[in-house]
Amino acid sequence: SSNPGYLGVTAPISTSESTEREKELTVSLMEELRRQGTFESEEESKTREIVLGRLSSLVKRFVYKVSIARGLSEAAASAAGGKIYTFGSYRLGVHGPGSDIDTLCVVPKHVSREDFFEVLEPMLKETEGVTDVSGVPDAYVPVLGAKISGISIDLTMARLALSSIPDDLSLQDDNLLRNLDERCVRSLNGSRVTDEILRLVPNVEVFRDSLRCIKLWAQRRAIYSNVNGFLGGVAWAMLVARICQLYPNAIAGAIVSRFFIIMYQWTWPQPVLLKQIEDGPLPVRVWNPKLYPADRSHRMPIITPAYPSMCATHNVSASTQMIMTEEFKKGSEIVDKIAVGTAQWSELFAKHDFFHKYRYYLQVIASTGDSDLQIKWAGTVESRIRQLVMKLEYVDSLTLAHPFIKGFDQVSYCLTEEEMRAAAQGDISEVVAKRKKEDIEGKEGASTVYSTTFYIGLAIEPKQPGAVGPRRLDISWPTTEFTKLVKMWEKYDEANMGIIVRHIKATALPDYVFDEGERQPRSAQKRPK
Ligand code: 3AT
Ligand code: MN
Ligand code: MN
Repeated sequence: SSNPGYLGVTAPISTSESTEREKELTVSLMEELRRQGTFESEEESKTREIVLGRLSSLVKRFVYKVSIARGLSEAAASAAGGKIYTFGSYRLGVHGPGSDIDTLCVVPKHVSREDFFEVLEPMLKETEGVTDVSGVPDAYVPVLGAKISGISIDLTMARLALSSIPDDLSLQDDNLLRNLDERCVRSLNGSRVTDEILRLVPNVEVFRDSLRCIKLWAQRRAIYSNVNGFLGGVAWAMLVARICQLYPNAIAGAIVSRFFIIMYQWTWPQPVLLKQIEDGPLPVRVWNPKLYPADRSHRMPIITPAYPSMCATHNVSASTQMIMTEEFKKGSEIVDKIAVGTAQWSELFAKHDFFHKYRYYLQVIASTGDSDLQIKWAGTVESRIRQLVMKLEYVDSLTLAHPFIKGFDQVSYCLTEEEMRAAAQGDISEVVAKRKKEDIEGKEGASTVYSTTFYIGLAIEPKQPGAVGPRRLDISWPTTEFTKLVKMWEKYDEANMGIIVRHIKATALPDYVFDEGERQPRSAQKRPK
């Protein structure tokens, strides 16, 4: 195909260079991002490079070891190679202090997925400076987690149909995906998408700085979360990349300003594409709303650029779309003010007001008696919350169901059955809250309750003029259906796992959802304005 002279599916909106004012704004934006602590130290950055070097040689030793065990000659085993590729925020260059390094480990065909968990995992455990090694072989994308010199690593693996993996191997060729296990295709996808995004932006530096800003903004506004129906890191990266394509010569301050107004006015469900969707060599589905009704239901489709293209935002619901649209609008108003000098960048990064915004909230409380089980159970419940949100959207007089992006964990040391039951319901008395692990040790009938509470803000239609009495809100159907749904989890066990959905008034929100000093005194809350 002929080269159109620009990156993206349409010509740019403007190819102008940035103005002096935009340059000033970019300088002050970068200062603010530094002040907000989004950059790691020079030292941490060096540690990451050392860690990656060590990981790279460990992976080569792993491939060598397995090759020898499979009967390959010394020479063939040495030539078998093995290579790591980073993806995620580190690869994009937008990671912060404490971010993990997402790493894909690519191995030749004679090294299996079992070897990854049975040989590499023990090798990691034996390596000095490596801690917290934990494999999740049965995940959708199987992953090996570890900490090397204090840096968290997520290690995925792909086994290619090649007898050796040379150091200069590029993963760009779609034909590499032929005859691979689905888990390998999914693992490769993480790296291929990230690399493709970087190839499709006109200026990587500008893209990075802009994305760093948008990520911080989305986190502060509590709309950064794929599971809950907002956008995850890859989707935010693609949105920013698209704005960069539309203004190829603009600098970060200008990109960020355009970002909000363009996203606010975007005519969804028109998809955001970084390039035309391509067909490829696999018998897999590529996103296509003309062909697939499920794809037609995507409200804010943002499509990954690497084959096989997928929608990164299939979790978005009417509610989360409304919330994000409102945030784009607010963002655009703030950047307009920043442009004329009547606001500071820090205002863009103001904390969300989720726990001040609604009169009623739903609490979804998942509980167990075991800390490892709690992580799995709470994760399962969290991954179903958007189903609850979608059911709530059908309730008359409910205009919006707003899920908060994270759950709140609590551990309660209980001495009686009654305390236990109350804790599982989210009623943790002051006495129980203050109790320590030592206080229940060795006591008969004592037990520990782990609970995770998720919140959904409820916006209720104003009362019709002339109506008498309080507006009734019946949410029994959605909550019953939701409870049934989470209990359908294959590992659900009635005896050891609890799930409660209840609604509370804003005044009954527990203190832990607020920062120090954020909550108004209760007396002030009750007084009418
Ligand atoms: P951080 O700086 O690490 O917070 P990130 O964008 O790197 O931001 P993650 O490390 O969570 O975020 O994810 C990196 C990539 O890993 C994004 C996605 O391609 C993949 N990924 C993350 N979580 C999952 C998951 N549950 N299943 C499959 N892929 C995932
Ligand atoms: Mn990461
Ligand atoms: Mn990760």
